[in-house]
Amino acid sequence: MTIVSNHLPTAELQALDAAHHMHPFTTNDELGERGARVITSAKGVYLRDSEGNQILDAMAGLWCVNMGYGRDELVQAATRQMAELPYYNTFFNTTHTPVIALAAELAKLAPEGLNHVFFAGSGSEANDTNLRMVRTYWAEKGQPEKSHVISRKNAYHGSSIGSGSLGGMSYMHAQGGMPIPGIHHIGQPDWWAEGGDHTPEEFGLARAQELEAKILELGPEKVAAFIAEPVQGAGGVIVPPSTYWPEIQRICDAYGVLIIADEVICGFGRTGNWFGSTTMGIKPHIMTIAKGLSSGYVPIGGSIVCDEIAEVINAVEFNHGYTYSGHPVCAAVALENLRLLQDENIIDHVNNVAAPALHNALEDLRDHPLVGGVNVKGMMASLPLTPHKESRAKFAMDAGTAGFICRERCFANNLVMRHVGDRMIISPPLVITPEEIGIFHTRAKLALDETYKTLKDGDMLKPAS
Ligand code: PXG
Repeated sequence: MTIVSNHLPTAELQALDAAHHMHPFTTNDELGERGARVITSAKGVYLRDSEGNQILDAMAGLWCVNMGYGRDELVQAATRQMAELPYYNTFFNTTHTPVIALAAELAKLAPEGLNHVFFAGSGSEANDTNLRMVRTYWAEKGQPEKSHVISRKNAYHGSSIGSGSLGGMSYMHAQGGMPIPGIHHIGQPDWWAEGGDHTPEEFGLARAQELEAKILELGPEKVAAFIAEPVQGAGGVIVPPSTYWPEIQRICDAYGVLIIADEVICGFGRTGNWFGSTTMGIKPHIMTIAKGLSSGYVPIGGSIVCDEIAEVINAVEFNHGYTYSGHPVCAAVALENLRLLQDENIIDHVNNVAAPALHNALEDLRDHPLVGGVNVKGMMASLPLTPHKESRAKFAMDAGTAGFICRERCFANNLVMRHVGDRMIISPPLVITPEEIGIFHTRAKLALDETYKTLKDGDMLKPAS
């Protein structure tokens, strides 16, 4: 067997990676030429790469390492569970203590009336569960035609064919036959990019009312559910105007449309509450969870389901489930992660320490000539880059070029701040300290300055007409 270890030279690791590893959402040939960055270890908010760089991870991995890296308690929880019961399934009338405890704990933490959990291995799987569950719910209630689901353009709900169809990423839909039938997408509440001369409040209301128009077009008797992230994450950290969610709630209530709140990013403290639904004032029927549930240490996802739906689904055999639904090791790690979040008062830390410090840092960056605004909720934020602040103009050059240049400058300055198009995205571990946020600020400013210089020198600061 080839021994691959961190002691191999970076170039050798990169060559082996390029030869055999197909990366997600990547043009692998291009990456192969450049060579992937090899991450060797991590501690707290810092990654270490094979060249010895210490990189501040302002993305918490992929929005998931809420408790930060290197927490021994999580390692121990996995080790203990691996020794005791590394695997057993939850099909065929069996259960085990980690899954019992985790389901009970989630029911305790979730908003009132959401007391039942269906486990999955990821957010994508959980959203596939949700799609089948809401359709089954209505079918069992004698309304099988109430099967359509409404989502939003530029939403991200996963990459399986079901969850990718629920998502609204057009570049994903362009490949592999998505979206599947019965899924519809309305506009997103992205005031910064699409609000034009409207006030955010007017625009938020108008975008919410697209839901009502779509429900009426399809017929309320045909619409099973609306799915949305409380705050869009992968779409660019889009914080909806204050008018948006109350109007969505009103519409869903009025037409008997279930709400699926996709909490995969917003959950577990990211927005300053246990769930983004609480922060945004949403009353969901189902919440999708993953990522921060285990701080990303092990793969686990799930659906937290309200009593009303559980009552119907539990009365029949729901022919759905995954080998790793409620995996004991993942459940044990998730449970320990929830204990850490509570015992260390991480949500208080977010609200009283980390988020205020992050917001200050971002407010300072708002004055940078390239930064068109600050979108922020708790510990998730984006900085849209623009050649013209006053008009929130897009660049004349291809979308994403400025964002890509800035991301590369961040990397060069030992900072992970990734880009979505021309927005820079920030979602650090929740345990980040004000000192570390100070380091984030210094590096981000440097990267923005260098990006600005590159764009200026290259005559790339022209606004789109
Ligand atoms: N819902 C939301 C809101 C997500 O952000 C998923 C579902 C799917 O979860 P899984 O565990 O199946 O990946 C996600 C995942 C990015 C990026 O580049 C974001 C995600 C995944 C990969 C990349 O921002 N979010």
